[in-house]
Amino acid sequence: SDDAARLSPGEPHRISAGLRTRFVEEFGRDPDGVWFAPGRANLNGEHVDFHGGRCLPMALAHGTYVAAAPRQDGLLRLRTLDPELDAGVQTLSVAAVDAVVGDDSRAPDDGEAPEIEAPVITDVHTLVPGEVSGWTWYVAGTLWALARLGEETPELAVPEGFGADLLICSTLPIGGGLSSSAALECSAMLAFVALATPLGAANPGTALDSALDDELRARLAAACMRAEVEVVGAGTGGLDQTVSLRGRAGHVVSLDCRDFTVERLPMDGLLAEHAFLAIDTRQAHWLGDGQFDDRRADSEAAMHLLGVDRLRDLLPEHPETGEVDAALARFDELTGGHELASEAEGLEGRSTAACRRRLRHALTEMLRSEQLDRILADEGLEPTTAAAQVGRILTAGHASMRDDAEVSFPAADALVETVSEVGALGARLIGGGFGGSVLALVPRDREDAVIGAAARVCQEQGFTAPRFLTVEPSAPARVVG
Ligand code: GAF
Repeated sequence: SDDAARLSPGEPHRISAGLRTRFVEEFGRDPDGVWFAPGRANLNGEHVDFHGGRCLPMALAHGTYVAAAPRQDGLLRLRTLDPELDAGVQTLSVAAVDAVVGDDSRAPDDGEAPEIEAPVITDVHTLVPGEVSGWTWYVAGTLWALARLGEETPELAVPEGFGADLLICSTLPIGGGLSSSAALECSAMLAFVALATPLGAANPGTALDSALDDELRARLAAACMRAEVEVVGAGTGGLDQTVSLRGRAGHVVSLDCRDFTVERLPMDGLLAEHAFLAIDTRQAHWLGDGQFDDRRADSEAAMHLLGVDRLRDLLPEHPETGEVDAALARFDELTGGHELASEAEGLEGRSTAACRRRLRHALTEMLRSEQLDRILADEGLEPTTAAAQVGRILTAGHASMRDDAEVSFPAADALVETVSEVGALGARLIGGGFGGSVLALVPRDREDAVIGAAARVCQEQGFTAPRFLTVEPSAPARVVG
């Protein structure tokens, strides 16, 4: 039934209590606590965080839980909840992570997953056997990055020999384009801060939540991003980690990726009569498989050609369409119509036409983000009008993901088209693409119709049956038990 396809975020205190019980069974002692970090849905600003663009994400109620207790022998013992998928306790030596990170040969340029094979992270309610492998590296990498951060920030110092036992579960679809990776990093990060650092020792239990001010959370987000880039080998740009650690209940985060400053814009007006529905296509993606980095490399080639350090710098503070056109004209002038980018300086042998499309995606996406930011910040705007405008921007964003970023896929295109036909005000693929989720803005009284139509079109066209999550803009990473 449609109900079975709805993914519930669960009740945090119940999940936390369940994890505690299982932790005792697994590790023979109590955990010191349980920490949670949310996934995200991004309204606009895909593939622009690493170019200094603006993103407009919301933290979800769905996320990843970590129960943990410290060890003194420098080992990380990790396991997930589901016995069918869990190959057992994964033991890593923290020292070994340092060695691995120093070794370039392990970086998965060739699209291969990191070496340690482990089951996907899952939970008892939502089993999602995905393509993600080597998940233990996200956790180990997070501890590695915290230790580096602690070298310059004494209150976050990690002592020699620190290790931990961790039991992990998630209410997010894994590899579903809703930032399951960042939720894992950020929940593990809070556990490590609590268990290892002077800040954690001085602020036991839920006191840690208030001790972690926005500035510290920004630093932890940067460390999580570093874990993913340097340890896992995926070119994430910081959007996911930022909203997971710095989101706010009831708000969208307007994130300026030039300097990672955030404003939080209330969504209650818009959400009174409308809902954001995430449709998980169940085509799992993994950022480390090389496709994401390939798109990023195209856009960076255009950036080098145009002589800037990030594409946002091609546009003024309040950009207009004319400035996007001017940047594209400049690109055309510099490439002089050469088809093969190797003939134009700076494009590193890439296809000129492909690099131009990535450039156009990034610049128009930045423009849409600025427009969206103005709409959502305009408290005088009537919610129905705002919703119609937001919907149009979502759909325009999808066209750009499909035609210019070229990261969409048939199920996502079909879903965007179908839900719009049955009453969604707009919809788009979100996240890195090549799989993942579609986000739709839906009048609340059309939600069931949209879910029904989405399920039907997937069945008719032979796609995997999708699942649905209501996006409730939620609180950021925190202590839950
Ligand atoms: C992934 C990355 F991790 C983010 O940094 C961002 O680039 C996103 O894809 C696309 O906007 O989630």
